Amino acid sequence: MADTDRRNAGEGGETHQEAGGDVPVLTTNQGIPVSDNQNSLKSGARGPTLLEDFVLREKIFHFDHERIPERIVHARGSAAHGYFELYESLSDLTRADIFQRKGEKTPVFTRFSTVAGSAGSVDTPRDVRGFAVKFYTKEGNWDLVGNNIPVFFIQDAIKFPDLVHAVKPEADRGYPQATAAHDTFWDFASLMPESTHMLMWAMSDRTIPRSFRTMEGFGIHTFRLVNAEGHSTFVKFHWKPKLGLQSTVWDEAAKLQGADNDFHRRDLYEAIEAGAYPEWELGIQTFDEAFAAAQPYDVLDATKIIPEEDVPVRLVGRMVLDRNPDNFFAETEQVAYCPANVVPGVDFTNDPLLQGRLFSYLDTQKSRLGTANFHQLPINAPKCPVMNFQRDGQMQMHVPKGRATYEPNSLGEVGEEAGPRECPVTGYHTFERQLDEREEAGDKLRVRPELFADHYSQARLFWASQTPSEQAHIASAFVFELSKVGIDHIHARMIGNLRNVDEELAKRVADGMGIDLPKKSPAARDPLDMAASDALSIHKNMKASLEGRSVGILYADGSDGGAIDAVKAAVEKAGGMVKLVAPKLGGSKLADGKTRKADGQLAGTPSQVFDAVAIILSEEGAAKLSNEGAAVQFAMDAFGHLKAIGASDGAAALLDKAGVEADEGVTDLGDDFVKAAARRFYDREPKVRMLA
Ligand code: HDE
Repeated sequence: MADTDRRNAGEGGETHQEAGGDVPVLTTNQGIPVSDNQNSLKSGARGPTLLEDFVLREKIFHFDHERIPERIVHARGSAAHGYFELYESLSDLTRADIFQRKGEKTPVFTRFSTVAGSAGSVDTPRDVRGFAVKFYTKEGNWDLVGNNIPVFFIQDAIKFPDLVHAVKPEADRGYPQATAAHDTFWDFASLMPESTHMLMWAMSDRTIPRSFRTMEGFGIHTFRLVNAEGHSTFVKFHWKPKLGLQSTVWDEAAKLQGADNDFHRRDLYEAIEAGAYPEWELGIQTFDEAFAAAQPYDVLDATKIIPEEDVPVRLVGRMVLDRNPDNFFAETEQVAYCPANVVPGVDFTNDPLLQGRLFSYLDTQKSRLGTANFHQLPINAPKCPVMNFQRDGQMQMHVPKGRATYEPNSLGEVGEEAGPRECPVTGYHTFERQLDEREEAGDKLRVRPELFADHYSQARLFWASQTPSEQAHIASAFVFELSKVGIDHIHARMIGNLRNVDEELAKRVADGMGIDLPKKSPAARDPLDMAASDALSIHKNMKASLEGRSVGILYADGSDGGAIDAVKAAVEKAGGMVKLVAPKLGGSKLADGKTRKADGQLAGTPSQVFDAVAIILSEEGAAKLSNEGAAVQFAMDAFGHLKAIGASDGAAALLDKAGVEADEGVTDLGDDFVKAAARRFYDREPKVRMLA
């Protein structure tokens, strides 16, 4: 038998080529050409595999080491390349090069993430989302490592390991994954009243966003901008999504976990592939020490916001994400953000949470990426020159020349390469005066500033700023989460804390739990009543637009092809995306006898994955699908998730069976549907679920 016959490969697919072919030749990592990638080297066809087989050993060895440790938090994420474009020069506020020239574009790489779940968890749990931007500026990398919520659970970095241990799967049983809804998280949170403000945000629909593209981002901490004269201005950073805010409802988010683990990841990727580039505007709130000193909260406290009504957000530029990564591992996984990466003109404050972060990221990245040289990876490398005397270490990728590995040196005087030198003019200067008049400098104290003890005023502000529907979602989310907690005194303590936020909220949560209202927890400082802020509501910041939204059209045998085409064209004209869903992927035979191929099969493409649905069926088609659970569920969930449903007359039987009732969001297939598909119908909710 010929050797080639004994390889047992190549059937139906080419595995090898003749010498001189134009396909690149497969090699080992040493560049040795490989003759056979199907069979290991054996002593005889049925004999033992030989240790000598370096092709096999190298391949398996590399495979064995493919995984690296995942991030301890924010392990699951998706990212994209893009650019930041400045609207106007901010040279009066900062000397940062990126903010000098109107219209200038700076490359960015932006990663969105969930916090609690591991890398293989799902995209849509109730969780805070990371929002990390790496700006590759001409003066080095600036990382704005933020979240989609403007406050945090804790005030001091020393509590971070406790917080993360509490929210992660419980240590003995290893579950639950990617959720705060369990004993240890609520035990910790209820004992940390400073977390109450963040909990209000976390229980709102902010933590179940519809898309990365429809959430805000926040730098959270107060930072400083420093101009060329050395004058410092406090700043808070905001990202405002061009598509407006949009969230899912809880039942939808939970079902999305089954329908599409990768819902947000896919959404980001597909939008970019389709040329619908996600966009956010960068906003800044700037203020001085006099303003800071006059507020009833401390601007160094990461559990507090500065209401936009008090300091308006000035939009200074936009970020457009226009290119998907080429390789998930090399870019999204290996990217290393660090809040300590700042450029001249941007500086820190004494926020004790920020100060702890400045240490943590570099430290964890050394352990995650395995070498102090991870800054050399293409995704992390600055796009400006990097010149210093740091040398060696594992995985050194550069080959520095010469022997100048120290300075001062005088090697230049004998014609050798002398290396770089510091520059007091262009170099980074730390802003010198970090303390304001209120503080005693120098004493070593394990204490917090006085106003940090106000744990409830802003939680109250948040509650007061929500629409009734949003309040119902928050109360229901508390009930859901606490109902997963098996230790009764935790319920009582948490609801006791909530009585400091709002008595009505606490009562609704206690009622929802079916327990008596517990006694009010003592508050370290009496909460204030601050003026409500519209900026805190999702519902007040949504855009009725089809841009960025997707519509699913359900059809079957006998459906009207003309009606399908018309809805598709109208939705696409209004900026929406359309997917066709049918019982079989191969399609259905329409009324005109032609077969229309589907984009998704009904059982695997439930209505959760769309923002609105059109159900285009003949009477016979509807009668048949009324016996198909997936079709009934398609309509029932669209209705229950407060989405627009456009329906053909023939679809009535299916809608009836699904319990779809007439309302503003249930339309025919004309213009009314296109208008309705651009929004959700929160007024419908009392008809479909009992909220707390
Ligand atoms: Fe992080 N955080 N964090 N964090 N964080 C990390 O760094 C940490 C905090 C945030 O897409 C880790 O490379 C401490 C606030 C994002 O790669 C780690 C404290 C905010 C990401 C770490 C905080 C964030 C991280 C884990 C309290 C919003 C993902 C892996 C003092 C402003 C970045 C890594 C990415 C990642 C530490 C609190 C945002 C362990 C100690 C507040 C978006 O270093």
